Amino acid sequence: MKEKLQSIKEEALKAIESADVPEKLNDVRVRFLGKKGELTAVLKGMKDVAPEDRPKVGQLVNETRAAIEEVMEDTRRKMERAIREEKMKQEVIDVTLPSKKNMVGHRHPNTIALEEVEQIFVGMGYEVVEGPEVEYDLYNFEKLNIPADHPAKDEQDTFYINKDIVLRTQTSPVQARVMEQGKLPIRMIAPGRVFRSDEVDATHSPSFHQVEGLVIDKNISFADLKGTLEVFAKELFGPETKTKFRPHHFPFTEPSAEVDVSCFKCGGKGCRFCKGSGWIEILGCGAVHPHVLEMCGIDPKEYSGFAFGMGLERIALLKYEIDDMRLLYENDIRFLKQF
Ligand code: 2U9
Repeated sequence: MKEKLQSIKEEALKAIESADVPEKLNDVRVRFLGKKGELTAVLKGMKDVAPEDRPKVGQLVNETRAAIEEVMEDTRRKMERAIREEKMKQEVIDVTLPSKKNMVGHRHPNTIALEEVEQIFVGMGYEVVEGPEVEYDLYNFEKLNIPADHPAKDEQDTFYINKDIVLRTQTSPVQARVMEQGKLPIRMIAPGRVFRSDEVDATHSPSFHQVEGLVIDKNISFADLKGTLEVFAKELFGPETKTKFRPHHFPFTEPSAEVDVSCFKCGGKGCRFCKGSGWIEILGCGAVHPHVLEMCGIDPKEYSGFAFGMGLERIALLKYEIDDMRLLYENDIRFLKQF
């Protein structure tokens, strides 16, 4: 028996010696000291040992177990220390290395342009008002003097939710809702998203942004409109900027005009940017049509007003000389981080 226990001990110590990871050490523990281990098997064979020899054999077994466990525990401690030291070596931080540059977010060109436009009109005492994007036909068309048979109402131009509800094609409904409240005078701008059934290309998107403005008070004239937009143009494109009002037609304003600004690249001489004309169109405007005043509950004999509207993306594209609107929507950080 003594020889057997000695051979088990030698085999166990050899197996511990060759274990290179804690998992293998555990296999050795199971093989020799576990419930079905070789040492436990000797104890189970105790019934075949003469009763007078059992205490001695039991002591020998315990001494063998203790010897194996001591070497195993010592080996485990050394193995774990080596693994810990290796891990520490791998994870060492060289504090002299430059820190990782955190990517800082950027405002989108639309946001920059919107904030600049808002800041100019807020500086003139205008209020910024928002409204629903899903809008009644009544506010998006009818109250703006856009009759039922107007082409803008065709489905190829407008997204219809049902026959009475659309995705707004302009932010004008916000002004109509404010006018209906009857709190006069009004001096407001309405920024926001609008939707038109357009194919995406370098200058069109089915979803884009507008900033419209409205002033309603007593004795508001076209001269007030011209003066206001001249100041706006100079603030936005520089003090040397000139403005040109070209007669135009909109159902909701009369008289109406489209406004050009002198090209801020060539000062009006003509260049590639302004296609040689020296002028760049930026917005539309006009005196609020008296029928619109009436439909919004305002007496055109007592009050008058002017309104204007601009595409926000157009302002952003002009300001930053971006030649394709699609770049604004692709979320390409290489493009956006320039602003
Ligand atoms: C009310 C009355 C009048 C808003 C106006 C324009 C002229 C205009 C376009 C510019 C480019 C839309 O984004 S765009 O395609 N808008 O030219 N908008 S006057 O007139 C109003 C608005 C509300 C009650």
